[in-house]
Amino acid sequence: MLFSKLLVSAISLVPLASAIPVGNVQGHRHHNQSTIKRDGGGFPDGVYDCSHFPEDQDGVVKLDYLGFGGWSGVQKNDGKFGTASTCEDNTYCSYACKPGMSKTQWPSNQPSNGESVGGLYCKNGKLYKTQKNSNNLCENSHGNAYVKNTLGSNVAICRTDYPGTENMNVPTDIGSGSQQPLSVVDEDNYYNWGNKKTSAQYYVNKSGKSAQDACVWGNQGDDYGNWAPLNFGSGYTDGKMWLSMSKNPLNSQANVDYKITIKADGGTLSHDCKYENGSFHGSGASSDGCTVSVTGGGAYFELYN
Ligand SMILES: *[C@@H]1O[C@H](CO)[C@@H](O)[C@H](O)[C@H]1NC(C)=O
Ligand SMILES: *[C@@H]1O[C@H](CO)[C@@H](O)[C@H](O)[C@H]1NC(C)=O
Ligand SMILES: CC(=O)N[C@H]1CO[C@H](CO)[C@@H](O)[C@@H]1O
Repeated sequence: MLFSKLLVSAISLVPLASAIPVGNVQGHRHHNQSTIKRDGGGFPDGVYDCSHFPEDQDGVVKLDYLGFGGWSGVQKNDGKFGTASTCEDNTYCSYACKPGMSKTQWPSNQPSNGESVGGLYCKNGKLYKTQKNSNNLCENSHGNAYVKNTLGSNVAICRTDYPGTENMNVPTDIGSGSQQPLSVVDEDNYYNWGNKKTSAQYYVNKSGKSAQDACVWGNQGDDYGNWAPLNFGSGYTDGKMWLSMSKNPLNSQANVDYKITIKADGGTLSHDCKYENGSFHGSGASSDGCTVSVTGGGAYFELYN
């Protein structure tokens, strides 16, 4: 499992409402896909063709280069949840949200083997929400956290599509001299794995590569994608925002070519947390990483030389 070990805590919780869609189509009229209008009412069930990526929905980002018609991943609903090549009947079609936002859709009935499934459900050629109590496909961050890049080149960070294929292909590209938001998920109301809360998790590449090149599966010996040197985590629970950075257990010998410090932006940090010379520093830091809690405001990861 790729969720952040540092941010998962064992607390039982209220099961999320609504299971696999039951095909409650409101009207069977055929819509011309290019004339579907967003009305602020969220995603309409049974209207979009499965072949039509809903890029006009708030926050949704189309990832053409992955080869799934814009989807971040497609999983077959066949009990094994293997990857399908296109969004078609009886598949779950997952999608990326823009930086700072999180996907709201995954079936409440999850596989018992510990894998996860996420996205919209395709049935009789049409797309349906899998969480009926979330109208919109993407939701805002539950706290102000961001990454500020003071380096001379961009840094790509890649969020795990979770629950879903767990592919680290949801991109955030942080240009030189700029900043981009992280999504702080409200862990008390977000996806749970084995009755445990989960956070957002990001793979952090070295500088100077595009998100398109970095946010894909790599192979042993690579230093990007699932082999990127570091992970960031972000979440909100117990009244606090939590930010972490850690070595990627899959590639713990790798380092990034810059330094990182978690800094306050209006918030109060529980303690220092810094990455420099290939190791973590600050009270509470271990050889694996460090986690801080933030109260009363925001905080950010600063990348610098
Ligand atoms: C769908 O609507 C667009 C815009 O009004 C129009 O150009 C197109 O011809 C329509 N397609 C069909 C199949 O009706
Ligand atoms: C990192 O290495 C440099 C050069 O050896 C040294 O000056 C610096 O103090 C080190 N940083 C930390 C946090 O140990
Ligand atoms: C894909 C990716 O970004 N990986 C790259 C990370 O950055 C280094 C350069 O610093 C590239 O060599 C990797 O390919």
